[in-house]
Amino acid sequence: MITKDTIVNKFKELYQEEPLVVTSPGRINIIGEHTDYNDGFVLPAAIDKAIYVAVSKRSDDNIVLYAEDYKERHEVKLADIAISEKHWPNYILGVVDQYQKRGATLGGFNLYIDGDVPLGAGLSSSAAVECAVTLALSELFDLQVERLEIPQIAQKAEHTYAGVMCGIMDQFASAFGKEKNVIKLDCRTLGFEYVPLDLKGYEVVLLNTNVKHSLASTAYNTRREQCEQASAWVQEKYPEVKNLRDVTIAMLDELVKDKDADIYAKASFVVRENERVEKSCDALRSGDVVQLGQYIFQSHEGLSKVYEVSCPELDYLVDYVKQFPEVIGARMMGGGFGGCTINIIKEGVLPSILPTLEKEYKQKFDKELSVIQVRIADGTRVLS
Ligand code: GAF
Repeated sequence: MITKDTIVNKFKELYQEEPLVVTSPGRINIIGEHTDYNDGFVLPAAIDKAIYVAVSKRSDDNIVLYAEDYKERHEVKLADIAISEKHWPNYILGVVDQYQKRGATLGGFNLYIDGDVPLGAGLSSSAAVECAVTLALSELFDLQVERLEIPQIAQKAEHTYAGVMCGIMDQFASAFGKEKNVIKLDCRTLGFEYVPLDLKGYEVVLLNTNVKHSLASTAYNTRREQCEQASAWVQEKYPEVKNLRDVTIAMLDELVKDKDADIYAKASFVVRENERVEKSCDALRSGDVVQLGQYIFQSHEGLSKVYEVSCPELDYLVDYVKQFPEVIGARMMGGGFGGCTINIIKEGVLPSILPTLEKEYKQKFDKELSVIQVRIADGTRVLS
């Protein structure tokens, strides 16, 4: 188990210094997928799987990084930072680059990074790294960054250094997570409210396909471009439309359907998914978890058949659990093409479902299925 002590001890071993330690969590998303980059709504929450970043100042202008997961060191001069061929330093260097672009005065620093957010499982380990580094450098160099700036800096780092044109959901959930609550976020205004996640005797269980998705895969960026194209066509007639958040199915029927059937389908998914977030929030507030589960199943149907960001393993897991009345909702979660399904299951029922599911999954796909239990947790913070 990772604790502040294990991080501090390792840091001292590496750098013979006392560090400042920051943690930032991964996230789940109840509903609202691929809506964030369309200025829509999402319903994520931070979880008790997190990234830990320890930092100290150096007397020279070097940045020295060490990643526990890769047992690798990366060193570069502050003035020379550039996108690295190795993947992992980019989530850190991207944040440094953002600070430099804002004119912040940084110095050289040592950094150590570890975490227990499963990699490639769609739990946003990269957003957690970016948020942790944003706060850590702000504290170390007294940059006085406001909380609302953390996800914004982190998101830009992802765009520029990881090359993924992501929305802001993951970084926002990591920065603003609150124990026992989901966040209803308006991705246009960044206005948000906490909604208590009371599932009335049901629990959230993640089933990991162990299919590694690659968000940078062109598909994610292509979907984003398709959405932008759809709203641009609508905008020609309705200039008040800024993006798909403002679009209705009737507008798509009128202005997109005949131009491009695929773009029409993708855009209509986003419009409907946005509506589902609103309705899911109402269901959650009124304690109607069965209704919430129905929206979650519908979300998967759209993501798989219309938006086409699922994969056979994810579809199989969602279909499989549908036979159990104790599973009231399931869908793929995050960008797609792998990672986890999120399931709403009656408390205590999982052990009776799991053994056969694991066996059949292994037979069908020759891959292990793993269960990830999560608790809703607080967001990015300094560990004192
Ligand atoms: C990924 C992205 F990083 C998010 O911004 C979001 O678009 C999500 O995929 C899909 O909802 O996690």
